[in-house]
Amino acid sequence: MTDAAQDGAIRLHHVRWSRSFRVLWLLQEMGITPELEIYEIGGPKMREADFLTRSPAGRSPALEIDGQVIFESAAILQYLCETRPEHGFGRGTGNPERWRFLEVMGFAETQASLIEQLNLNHVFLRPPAKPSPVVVKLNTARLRATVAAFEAMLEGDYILPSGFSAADVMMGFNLYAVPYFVPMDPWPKLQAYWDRLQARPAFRAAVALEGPRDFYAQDFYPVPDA
Ligand SMILES: N[C@@H](CCC(=O)N[C@@H](CS)C(=O)NCC(=O)O)C(=O)O
Repeated sequence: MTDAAQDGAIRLHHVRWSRSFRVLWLLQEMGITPELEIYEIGGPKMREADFLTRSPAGRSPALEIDGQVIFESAAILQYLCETRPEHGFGRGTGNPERWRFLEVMGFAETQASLIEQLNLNHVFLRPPAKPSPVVVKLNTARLRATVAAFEAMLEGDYILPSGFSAADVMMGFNLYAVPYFVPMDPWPKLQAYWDRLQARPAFRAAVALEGPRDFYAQDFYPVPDA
């Protein structure tokens, strides 16, 4: 594989329907289609030295761009906003919405780490390993609390009053996974928001690149019996 610094390509090291989707989506919002280097969670390619030089903890996403490689989805999104300000997807220093922008960029990973734990318990464990009912119950309750907080943040069409931003990409993507663990009925504003995000042309273009949403094998994952 060639290196970003040498060939100038924008190349996304990508696991389908993972947090890397955020990067693919924001790039599509900017009219950029990256080369995709696809990985499978648990697959040997994620442990190869070649990948670990780009993402030292062996995680996706990592983005080769502008002659360097960046990992962590929030850092990548902020980098893209700062280096391509003409799109207006960031809220820089001095912007009155900056505090909320930064808050949501961080909060999205608080929520995503709970989703990750539930994915691990419900989707990735293979017999004889079994989900822990106590851990699943606790993390489901904690996820529900973040969803309630998210709904309370929503006042208009998007998270920030001035309109769509990378904060919507960061946080909005989580809404792909949340309904598999927490019923969405109590949160009509969030459901409408998720519909609005999915209707965006760039979201649809990213979905077309991504392929079928087949990560989850069932519609809902209840807390297992103790
Ligand atoms: N905070 C990181 C999390 C990255 C992460 O954990 N990605 C997952 C996919 S969503 C991964 O690569 N997992 C590989 C593994 O657990 O081996 C980010 O937002 O980029």
